[in-house]
Amino acid sequence: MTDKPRKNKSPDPDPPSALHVMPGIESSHDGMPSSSVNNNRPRAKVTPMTTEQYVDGILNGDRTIIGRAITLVESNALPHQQQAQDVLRLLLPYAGKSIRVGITGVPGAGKSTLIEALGCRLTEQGHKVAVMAVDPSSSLTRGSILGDKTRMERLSQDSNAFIRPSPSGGALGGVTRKSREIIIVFEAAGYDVVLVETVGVGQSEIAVRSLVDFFLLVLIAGAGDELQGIKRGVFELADAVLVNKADGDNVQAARFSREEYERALHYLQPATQGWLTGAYTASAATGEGIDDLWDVIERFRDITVANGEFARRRREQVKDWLHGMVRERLRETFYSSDAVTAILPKLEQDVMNGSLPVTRAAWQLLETFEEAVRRNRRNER
Ligand SMILES: Nc1nc2c(ncn2[C@@H]2O[C@H](COP(=O)(O)OP(=O)(O)O)[C@@H](O)[C@H]2O)c(=O)[nH]1
Ligand SMILES: [Mg+2]
Repeated sequence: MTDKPRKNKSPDPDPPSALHVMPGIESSHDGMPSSSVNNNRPRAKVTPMTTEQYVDGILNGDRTIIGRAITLVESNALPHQQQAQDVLRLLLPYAGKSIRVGITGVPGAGKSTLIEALGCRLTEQGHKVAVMAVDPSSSLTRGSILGDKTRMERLSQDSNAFIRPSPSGGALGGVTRKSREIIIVFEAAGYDVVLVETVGVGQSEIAVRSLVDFFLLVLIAGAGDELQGIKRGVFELADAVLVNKADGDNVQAARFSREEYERALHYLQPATQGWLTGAYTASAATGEGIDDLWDVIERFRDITVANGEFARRRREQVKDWLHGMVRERLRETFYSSDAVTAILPKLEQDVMNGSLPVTRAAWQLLETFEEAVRRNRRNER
């Protein structure tokens, strides 16, 4: 990538400001290959930016540059990844100072509406709020948050809020890495509250739990746990359970439901040491209970910062991040190795028809891979 310095004041053809997040997301800034769909809109080519321009822009809170930096982080092209790493390294000293809140629950529970209600309150109080969705299942649609634009109408027009749909990336590992790096960009840009919405299916809760300090499970009254697709394990990840839609005719049912969850939570191991996961009610629609929810989150932060859990979890998360990246990289290298792909179909057949034990097939694959690595190294010398 050529790093020609330039004045970056010319209007971006599709600035990823919060106002335009949704249409802007499919764009390939910097002429990056977009792994996604919807490239049928003509687009002017954007001049590449230097690493310094990225860093300065982000530290100054420049929305256009923040958007472009996120696109850079999301790019799968090697030169972009290399520049993204340079940018991130320079941003790291400025990152880490937000509270990261994950929000899970089945589709329809009201997560996006809740983020709108909470986010708007927080910006009124002077916070800068960044919102991101993690949806590994929808690399094609680029995240459910696209459909949630209408639920975050006010927040998406708030100059102190930044909404970013799910990073595309195919595999969950890629999405998680990108999400972590985007959080660093947000924090360096001065966002002090990061809200991460998950689709609440498959592995996405565990992935988001590993990104955040506080994890909120949003439920609704009346629907049984089963109906809500709630796995027991998810309760054990939660720092709070919120029974949403406690409004209108639903208030009583929500209170009853809250009590039930509160009782059930007594039997579970709390997700965070020194903190008792509680159940609460709220209405994202009317705003009732939203301030109380924020009080809970702040209390959580005070307590866990004081008892060291906050910092301990973040350290663990960084360690997991490291191992996750190594695993991701090893897997990619392994499965893209010519030596491996040459023999893989045959070995698959052999284990499927029972003529070769799985362990032996695995050993053979690994030995073939190691041999190929050694050969490459000899050739390089
Ligand atoms: N009555 C009521 N409806 C709500 C509330 N929160 C969300 N909804 C509605 O529930 C539906 C799903 O909300 P959404 O925020 O998209 O849920 P998500 O899929 O969890 O993000 C929408 O029609 C919302 O208007 C609430 O507190 N009360
Ligand atoms: Mg949603």
